[in-house]
Amino acid sequence: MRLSRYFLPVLKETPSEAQIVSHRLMLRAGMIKQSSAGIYSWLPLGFKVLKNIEKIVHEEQVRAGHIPMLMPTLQSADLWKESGRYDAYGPEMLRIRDRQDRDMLYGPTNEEMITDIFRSRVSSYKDLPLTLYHIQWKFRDEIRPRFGVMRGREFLMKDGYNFDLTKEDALHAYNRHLVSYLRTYERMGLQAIPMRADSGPIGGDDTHEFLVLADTGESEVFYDAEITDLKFGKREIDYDSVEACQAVLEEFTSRYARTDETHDEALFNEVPEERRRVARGIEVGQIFYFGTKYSDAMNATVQGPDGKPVAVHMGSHGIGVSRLLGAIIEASHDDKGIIWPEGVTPFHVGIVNLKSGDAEADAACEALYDSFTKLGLEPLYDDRNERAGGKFATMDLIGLPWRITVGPRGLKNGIVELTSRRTGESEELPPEEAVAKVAAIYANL
Ligand code: 5CA
Repeated sequence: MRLSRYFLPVLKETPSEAQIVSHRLMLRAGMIKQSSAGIYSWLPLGFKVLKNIEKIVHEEQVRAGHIPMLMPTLQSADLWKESGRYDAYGPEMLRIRDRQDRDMLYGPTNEEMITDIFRSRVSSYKDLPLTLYHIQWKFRDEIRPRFGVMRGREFLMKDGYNFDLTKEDALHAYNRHLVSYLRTYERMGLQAIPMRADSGPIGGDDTHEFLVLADTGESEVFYDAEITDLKFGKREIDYDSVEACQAVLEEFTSRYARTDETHDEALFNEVPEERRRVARGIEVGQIFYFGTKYSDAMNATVQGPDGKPVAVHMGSHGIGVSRLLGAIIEASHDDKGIIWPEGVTPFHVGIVNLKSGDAEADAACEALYDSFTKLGLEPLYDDRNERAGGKFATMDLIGLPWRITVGPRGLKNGIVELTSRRTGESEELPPEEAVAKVAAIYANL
């Protein structure tokens, strides 16, 4: 993409309404525009990152054996009356009446709808286990939408639902989600720690939240510092193996890590004092096992091996896709702007032309642009006729992890400059070598 042809409405002033750094940076970098309280338009740069995050979530869900689908945003109230949650959900639910006077709602989550799909289309235990998921917009009329996309009213969520014959099978589905989430967040450059939590309006006994440590997080968390040394990395796990998933679960959840809702001071005090940490965290996902809560209420049964109907064991598993943009920025920025992890960056590399209009500099930038494009990478080329300082400031603000600076002086010696946004370190090298180096970084992700 050539910046002269892109739509990147960066703001010079720091918007006063934004209280936390990720919200400020998303507005300044031209990623989002508020349309009404807690509801945002995703401008091209923000939309690109949102799509990148969505893609990682999809890939990791499919890797775990889960099946993508899509359910609507608008739901009929009838299903929610059946489950008993129509009244229980309270004012957070946006209720709508259509022209036939039917009660509708903008879905805050989809347990009822998926249970209805399941009961109307699945009748035998032979069709189990089954895990379906979708990535769809949700609406919760939060009393205090704030911090930009972090606590929106309209937000994008991945929500997945498992259907199993037995409690043991459903707990395996729970563990499988936990493992797949570890890999998902790490691919986005995040450390998200699974912590024992409270199930709230979704219900159920077993639940973990995934928290990214950040001072601006809304949850208070208590944990054993040893947890932050754990890395999942690129481990290839057999998701069908109960033992393999169980082993990862034990590795990542055996140390003390709880949100304030489930915090137990006495247990926490058993952690050696020098390892006890009290901090704040951003909840980027939550997994639940709730047994037959919905299948009982909505009569979702299958014919068991003995021919008798059995209520299916279920769980639901959410990832805050749009919230993740805020969480990643909170975890990765400096005073000049965003620092995107390679896994989610909107463009792979920035090309800054120090002297647009200079025939040699223009030609060298075009050649770099072509080389990256041929390798399947997306460069953002700042071809505008602007001062170098302004171009650097824009690149730093929007946070591409790598920048190549091209100027007539370097070109005389056959070199360009490759700069890491994270470390600020630069090296001078021939253009082909700069391309090869950037390509290798992305190839190794
Ligand atoms: N049905 C279950 C799991 S599919 C569910 O709704 N879980 S949840 O309530 O925990 O939401 C899942 C994730 O969505 C949360 O972990 C959080 O990351 C994100 N989320 C929840 N509320 C908001 C909000 N108001 N704005 C942005 N993201 C949100």
